[in-house]
Amino acid sequence: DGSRQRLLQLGPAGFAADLRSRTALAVTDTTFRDAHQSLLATRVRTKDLVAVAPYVARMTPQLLSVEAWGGATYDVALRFLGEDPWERLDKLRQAMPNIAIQMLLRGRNTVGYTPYPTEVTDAFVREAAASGIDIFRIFDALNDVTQMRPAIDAVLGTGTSVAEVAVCYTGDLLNPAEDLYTLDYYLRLAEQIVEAGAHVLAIKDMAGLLRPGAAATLVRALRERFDLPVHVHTHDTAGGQLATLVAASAAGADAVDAAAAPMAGTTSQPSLSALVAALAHTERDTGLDLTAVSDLEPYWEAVRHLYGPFESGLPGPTGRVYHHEIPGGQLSNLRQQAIALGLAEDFELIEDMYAAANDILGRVPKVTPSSKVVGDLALHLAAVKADPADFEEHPEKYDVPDSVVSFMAGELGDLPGGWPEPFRTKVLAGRNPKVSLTPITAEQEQALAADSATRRGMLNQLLFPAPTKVFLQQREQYGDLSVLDTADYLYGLVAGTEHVVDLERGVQLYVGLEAIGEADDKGMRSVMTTLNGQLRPVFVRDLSITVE
Ligand code: PYR
Repeated sequence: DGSRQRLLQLGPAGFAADLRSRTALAVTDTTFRDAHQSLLATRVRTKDLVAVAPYVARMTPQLLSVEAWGGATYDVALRFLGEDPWERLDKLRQAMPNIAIQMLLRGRNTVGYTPYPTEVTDAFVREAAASGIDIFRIFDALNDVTQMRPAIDAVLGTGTSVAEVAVCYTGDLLNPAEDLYTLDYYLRLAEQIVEAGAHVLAIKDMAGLLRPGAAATLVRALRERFDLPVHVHTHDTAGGQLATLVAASAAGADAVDAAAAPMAGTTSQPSLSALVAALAHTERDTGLDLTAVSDLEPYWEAVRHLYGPFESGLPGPTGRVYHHEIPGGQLSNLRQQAIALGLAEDFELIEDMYAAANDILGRVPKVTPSSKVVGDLALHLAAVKADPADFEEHPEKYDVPDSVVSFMAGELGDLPGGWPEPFRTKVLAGRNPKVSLTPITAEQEQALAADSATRRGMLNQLLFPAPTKVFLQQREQYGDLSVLDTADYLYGLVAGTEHVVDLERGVQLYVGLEAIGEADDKGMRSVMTTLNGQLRPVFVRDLSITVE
């Protein structure tokens, strides 16, 4: 029996109490979500996740959970992969019946970038729980618990899923100069989270700033003060975060996150096999089998290679993260944006501007979507070659990015350190930012209350209107693109190589099938296709024909 059965038996509160009582360090495998979000621009397709899922279920059944959904995966599936994210969840649920599936939920932003009305959060959580999400990790980018309340209430309302609620870690806890993100700050925050009814407390270190000593201090204090289990999440950007996980474990952390070694390190989580090895034969032995964990690695190595073009180009760890504080998931993205701006050779400038933008905006915790606001300002400062001090003093002289104006107007909530003045007043003077939520219509509300398929369709449309429209058109025109092999999907058909095409499942129009010729005695057919708008004959083997 795995963690999913345990949750079904004990219920969410019992599951959390059981987690807290265990001696073994519990482990979440993030390879299916955060690892590829942080290394490969979230591009790993459903097919490549579902192929390995049964092996993960069988070989590492001791896992606490597999983080497999939410964050950016929802958006990217619709926008770039021609996939319906709900279908991914269905398939993974079926392939891993024994292990709890975990998702990352951006509070009121659900899996989007701006807040949605409570009805949307409610419907989203209900549908996700009914589709098999066992553990919801909920966070708010500004650590504003009131912003997380609707999501927490919705998860508690399911009665079956675990509400794991995060404090986002930033700053430098043990540094005597740290005056904002202090132990007191985190304990006050955790108190509100516990009062809100969370089952599990998470420490979400999105940039990899949580050093071993700070981790030990924070974990120990949280466990002393509260009854909840503590789950530690970090990114290995500077290369030292295995030490943080081991220190957290020694201080009593109940669970930590790690990723399959070939999908670990730098902007991703620390390596799962290194973690398992580090704790083997100690009191906190994870119970995971090192050989089984390592045996899964060649698969992920091949996946990493296949998606090579989406690599960020970060050659190795970087200590500059302690200066710029860019979250793991954003660092790879910003590098791509820097290339687009012609600043690829001068990425340090973008990093410096990011640090400056962070100061100008009030030293905010940086994680989706607040990190995007800081990133927008950093890119703007770099592009117009602004002196950050002059921008801060005279924002009226500049074209301030819209996201910065909305942020200063409070679109994402209040800032932990208060508003940066007089910058905020100067930015808002004469500008008319729109921060009100667009309420949903009666018709939309009806669709959210209807059957599951209608609800899913409406959620896609409400969260990502434009990508959903394109996705639906594609599906109508080309069929289900998720059945294509990844090499074919990403790189097109290569002459002289063999490709398997599943005609029955309706992918024919992907290559624009025009006509199928007679099969010859070797089972080969000439197929007229349009590829990139050009008509051409392709020779294919018809697998339904058995050749003697
Ligand atoms: C996300 O919101 O997608 C993060 O990974 C934080």
